[in-house]
Amino acid sequence: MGLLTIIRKNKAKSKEMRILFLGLDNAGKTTILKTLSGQSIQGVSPTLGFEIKTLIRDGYTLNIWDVGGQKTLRPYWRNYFESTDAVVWVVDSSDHLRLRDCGAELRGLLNEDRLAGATLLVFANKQDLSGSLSLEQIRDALELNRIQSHKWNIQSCSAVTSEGLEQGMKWVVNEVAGRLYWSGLKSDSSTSNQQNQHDIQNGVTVST
Ligand SMILES: Nc1nc2c(ncn2[C@@H]2O[C@H](COP(=O)(O)OP(=O)(O)OP(=O)(O)O)[C@@H](O)[C@H]2O)c(=O)[nH]1
Ligand SMILES: [Mg+2]
Repeated sequence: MGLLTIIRKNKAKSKEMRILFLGLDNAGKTTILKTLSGQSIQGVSPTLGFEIKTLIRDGYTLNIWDVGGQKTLRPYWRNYFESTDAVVWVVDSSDHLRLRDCGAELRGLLNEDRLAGATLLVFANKQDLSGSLSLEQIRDALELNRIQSHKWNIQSCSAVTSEGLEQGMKWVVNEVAGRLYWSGLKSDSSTSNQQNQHDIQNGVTVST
């Protein structure tokens, strides 16, 4: 039995996934996780370090690491990369000024060896704010169409209204489950990404 098979079998028993929430400070990572957990989003403050949240979705236990995004904290992100199954990159869609920084930080992450193979979901958050950039504008600014190294998807969302959050997480769980456990949920995004085409469906861009 190969090593990969043994790892997959052990993971299949626990049905756990390790998911890293990253993005610039103020993007809304903690607020998204609070909304997904059904907690109040009043008085959320910047994350100085990290917090771990556990969510159960579709029979899988999601161990989620919510890491602070302030500039001084970003060098420590690498401490959390090991064994990551998926990265959720959260973008403040109303933060026009820092979109370049946001793209540069994301590109840096995608070059990390220890994140090779991790699934990538981009949450285009704060869509409830007028003047927010659209999903397509974020996708183009972050040059997502050029990503060949990771299976990726972008989902527009709002942590305040909860719109788009569950859809995004469902895609992550399906992708990781399909890769680690051979048995993703039924989804039309479960096809191969070898052709690297992108379809826009219902506000979601899926690399197929
Ligand atoms: N209008 C609106 N505000 C949001 C949304 N998501 C987060 N916010 C607000 O944005 C601010 C920052 O949210 P956080 O969740 O602390 O951001 P973060 O990414 O965890 O920031 P760090 O912990 O510093 O990395 C807070 O004032 C939130 O209330 C959203 O979807 N819409
Ligand atoms: Mg936070």
